[in-house]
Amino acid sequence: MPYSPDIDRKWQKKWEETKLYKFNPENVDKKLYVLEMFSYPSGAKLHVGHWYNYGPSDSWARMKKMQGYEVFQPMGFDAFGLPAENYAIKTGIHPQDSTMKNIETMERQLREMGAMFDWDYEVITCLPEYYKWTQWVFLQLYKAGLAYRKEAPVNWCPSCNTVLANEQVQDGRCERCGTEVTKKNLTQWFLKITDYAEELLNNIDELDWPEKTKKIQTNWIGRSEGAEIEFKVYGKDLSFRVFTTRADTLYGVTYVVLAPENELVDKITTDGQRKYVEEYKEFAKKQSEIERLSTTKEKTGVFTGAYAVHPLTGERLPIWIADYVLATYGTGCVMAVPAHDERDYEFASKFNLPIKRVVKSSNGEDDVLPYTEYGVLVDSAEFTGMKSEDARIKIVERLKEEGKAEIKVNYRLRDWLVSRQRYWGAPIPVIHCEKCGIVPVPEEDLPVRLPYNVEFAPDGESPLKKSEEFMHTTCPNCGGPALRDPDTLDTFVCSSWYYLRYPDNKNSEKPFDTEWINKMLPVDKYIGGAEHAAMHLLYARFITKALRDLGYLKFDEPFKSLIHQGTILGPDGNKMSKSKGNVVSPDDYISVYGSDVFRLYLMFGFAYTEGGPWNDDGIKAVSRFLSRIERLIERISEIRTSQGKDEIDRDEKELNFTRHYTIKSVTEDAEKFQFNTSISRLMELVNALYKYDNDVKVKNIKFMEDVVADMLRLMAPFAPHFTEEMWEKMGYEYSIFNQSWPKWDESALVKDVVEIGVQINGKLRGRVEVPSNAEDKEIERITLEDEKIKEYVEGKEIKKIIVIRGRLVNIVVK
Ligand code: ANZ
Ligand code: ZN
Repeated sequence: MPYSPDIDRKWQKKWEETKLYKFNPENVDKKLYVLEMFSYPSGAKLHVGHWYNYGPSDSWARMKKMQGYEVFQPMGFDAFGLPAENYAIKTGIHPQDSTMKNIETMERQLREMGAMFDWDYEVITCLPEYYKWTQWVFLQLYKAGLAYRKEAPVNWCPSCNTVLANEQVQDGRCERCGTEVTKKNLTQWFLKITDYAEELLNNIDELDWPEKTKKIQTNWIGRSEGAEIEFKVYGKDLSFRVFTTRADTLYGVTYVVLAPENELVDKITTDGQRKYVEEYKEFAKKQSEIERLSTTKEKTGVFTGAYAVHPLTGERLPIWIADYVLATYGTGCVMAVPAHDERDYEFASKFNLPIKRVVKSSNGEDDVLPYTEYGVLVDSAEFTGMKSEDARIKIVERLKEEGKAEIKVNYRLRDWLVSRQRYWGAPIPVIHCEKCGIVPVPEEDLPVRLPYNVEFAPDGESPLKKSEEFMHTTCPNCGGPALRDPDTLDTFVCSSWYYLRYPDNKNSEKPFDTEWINKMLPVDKYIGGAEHAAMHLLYARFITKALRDLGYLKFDEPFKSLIHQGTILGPDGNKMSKSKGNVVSPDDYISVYGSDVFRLYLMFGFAYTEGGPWNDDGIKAVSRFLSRIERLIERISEIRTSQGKDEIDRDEKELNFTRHYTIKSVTEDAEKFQFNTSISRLMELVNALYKYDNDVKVKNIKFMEDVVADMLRLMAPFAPHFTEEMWEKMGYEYSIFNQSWPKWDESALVKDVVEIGVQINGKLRGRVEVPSNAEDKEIERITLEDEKIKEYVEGKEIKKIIVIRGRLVNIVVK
């Protein structure tokens, strides 16, 4: 039977019946935790992106299984979240119904893919048996002081009617719907990821992760070394601190700026300016953070009427408010140095504030303002002539003596805002009591169940707020009437710990058993999209570290090694999208060619970490390749009766070389997720087998069969159903995945005879075979003894012989 979807089904059934991929906990010392980012059950169909993530990673895992690892490869669903709720608002279909239905379909499709997921370990985040533990994680953080509530200006999407985390705002717009994000003051729950900023940054070096991702995290955490310097408010018993990385420019300060939201603003604003200040505060509220920081946006601001005192010169400096200063970074106050800072320069130019140069480039060049580089100080009292690098320390030291400054490290990372005013998420497990305040739900009362019957039209309020039945409860502390928290947790909380639940997914006593989890983790290989660099991947690292500090885990990092798959584009080179009509639907191909052809094409047609445009010809080429193997198998089974020999001759040696070269290349390349080159090598091996079969008169069938068996073993991870079928056809024992991965023999890779070309006066005249380790003299001798060469040089004078080892002999005659 030629390879077809029927063969997929045949083997999928057999694999399931024989529990071929069952993880055996007894072999935990050989465990290899291979994890693909779980999917969001949004559409009802697996798209190319899913396939490209899961197919090749499964092949990698299969290779590891054959290499003797006890592979743990679970799968599950990141099932809470906005899209299901938005869909519900549009269609009236309850998020739970649509989600569970999607999961069912996707699960079936994932099985059809033939990946070796062990479904016994499945995790679905929207089920109470999972979110019970998400709530538990939240409570542990709360009890450790790592979860807190505060009123904060938050990113608000007026269309989704919800708060967004900083990470969910892209270029000032909602990541999900593209609407411009505004600010709103709300009391929200935060997780204190900033407590871990330093460790999160320091450990990045140790991770076997793509450099680009490490860089994104490094920048996102954004460590900045500088100083806080105190300024007094002129004529008032008030002072404030600024954060600066350029204390060397202190003598160039000509004004100071407070963020409009800074609480000092109201206290210092003069009556004459109050009206303008109030207007401006309203205006600033509407700006997104990105806009506020943009260097291209026209600078705006107003004078408060108040002055600050320069900490060294005693000069009076006007205090302004401007939206280019963020309330949430540093101290929310800036000392402005227009001569040396881009934004201050623009601002000062616009509002006619003085610009005072205090740094010059050290090579004395006539540099223009703003000059933002380090250099040598000018007009800076006793610091004049000092280098910026030294002055930025010395000036702080000097101020420190008077208690007016201190060295300070700031991080750009903000605490993680986790409450959402939406329905489809895990309820936040706290109770609000008028007498006792915030009371955590006792652990024995978890889960706080999400009620089914709720009106979830978005109006900015949490839908749960309208559910009397949900909201009213009693205080676990005083027994009085109390209210539940109406907000739900961001889905990123669910996915921040799911990898810990997989290995112990049925535990009803605990989220996981600590001793067991310490054996199963960290994840050895994590595969998923690069878009998660600053969010999921950072949150998961934080949660791991926090749970470690609470004594639940012993490891520091959840994902030792990480790979991002690239993106498969439409045939037109654009991102696949319904509106462009360039979407490739895996099902269409699988029903015709079978799932292995589809998988194999994804692995052969693209560099895994890069992806690229889809090409239908590629899939046909891959299909032909499998047919070619199939014919070879048929041929071998036909001629198998012939006798084989143990020793191998010249012809076999050549094939043997290709065989071991292929084993080595595939092993090394596939290890690095370089599947395309692995498959190229396998194609070459198949060619070599054909060549041997066609060219050699007396074949060593036993040897040939051995090579074919190795070829099938090497192919198995990439075309699991197909090779299982071929393996059976050869009459071998089930399953090919219980076979061990072929090992290469270094000695077979040393070709003991090499063929080299012979040139006479620069023209190629023949080829000779020489021992690969022959000396130049010996090569000359063999060459000159060759019958054909003899004819050419006979009767001529040999002027020179040049030997280029392994390649060429050049003879110069006259
Ligand atoms: C004076 C100065 C002079 C500055 C100069 C820069 C150049 P990073 O490296 O990102 O940490 N700054 C401080 N707090 C701010 C806030 N809340 N909003 C906007 N800007 C703020 O940047 C630190 C620099 O950004 C600080 O150093 C401060 O400007 C500004 F020639 O102070 B600098
Ligand atoms: Zn109470």
